[in-house]
Amino acid sequence: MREFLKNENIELYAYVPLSECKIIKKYLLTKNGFCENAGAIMMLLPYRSHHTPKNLSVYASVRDYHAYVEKLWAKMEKYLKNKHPLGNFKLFADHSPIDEVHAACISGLGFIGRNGLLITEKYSSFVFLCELVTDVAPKELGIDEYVKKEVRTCKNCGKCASACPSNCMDEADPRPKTECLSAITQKKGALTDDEAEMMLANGSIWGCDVCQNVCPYTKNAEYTPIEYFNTDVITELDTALVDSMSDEEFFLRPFSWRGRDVIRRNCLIYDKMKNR
Ligand code: B12
Ligand code: SF4
Ligand code: SF4
Repeated sequence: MREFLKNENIELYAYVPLSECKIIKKYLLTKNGFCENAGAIMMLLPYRSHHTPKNLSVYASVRDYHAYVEKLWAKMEKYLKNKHPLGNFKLFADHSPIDEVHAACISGLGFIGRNGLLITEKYSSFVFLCELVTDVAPKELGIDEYVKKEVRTCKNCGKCASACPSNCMDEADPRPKTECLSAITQKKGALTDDEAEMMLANGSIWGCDVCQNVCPYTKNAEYTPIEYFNTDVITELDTALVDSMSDEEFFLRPFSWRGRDVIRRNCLIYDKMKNR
């Protein structure tokens, strides 16, 4: 397994038993035939490219990580079926049975920031999380056994809380995550004038990176070594570009999951601002 991950440029991974994790979608375990004795190899995918986006969050500027994970799974499944024909394996990302941030933290891969994200020394929080759930023991896969770890947190400098445009981390008045600017840019329907202003003022028409950009751990963070996230990066998105994309191109972008109308709505607000 180590050799496989090395070939894929995946350097940060660790095993954690599911019994230590926060299960948030149990049906995904049942549906895939996993019992409580199974475990997960948590893997981190650094994604910040050298091409700094002008009006998108970094996650929205690179190609969709769900598509990356799908391709990775196709290769991984073939490899594992060959090596462990009796084992049960499934790769998850995002739509996952577990709270991924918590699981990555207790597996020792990083610590949790006040902004709720997993932070690593090398890449700060600009890592996507995915996990291989399996009933095969780590030893058989050539992976280190789990050593129990507590949840570690950041130094709580408060910079993210002060900079957050939605007050999600304000101690006196924390807002629910539905008011997070990232969620606002991705919701359906019309945006209010205040929401549109907030989106433009914070420089991203899809997602929000404010709490990551101000974080001191981001200052010396490295860029991704994974070629997929360095190729075909969109640095500025507008209506003309969205409209010029074929369906095939569009569905490879992280903002496609909401359909063309939602990203077009945001682009139109951006286009208007540019022509003011
Ligand atoms: C729903 C969701 C969102 C929603 C709501 C966010 C939320 N935290 O609820 C919205 C759309 C707002 C969102 C935004 C973003 N998201 Co999001 N999101 C998710 C998703 C699918 C589920 C989160 C969830 O429901 N967690 C569980 C429940 C219980 O909610 P919760 O309590 O709020 O969860 C947090 C706490 O449990 C905390 N936590 C756990 N234990 C402990 C212990 C302590 C002491 C503390 C302090 C905290 C803590 O960490 C959890 C994650 O935030 C996860 C993938 C997954 N399966 O986990 C991705 C995920 C968290 N998102 C991710 C990303 C990249 C983002 C954005 C950066 C994208 C962007 N640029 O706009 C922003 C960041 C916003 C922010 N500061 O959190 C990544 C985070 C990677 C990382 N390094 O941590 C994940 C893991 C997806 C992935 N597979 O990579 N997201
Ligand atoms: S900005 Fe400060 S408080 Fe916020 S996550 Fe980073 S270290 Fe923690
Ligand atoms: S993503 Fe933006 S709005 Fe959401 S918590 Fe971070 S800074 Fe606040």
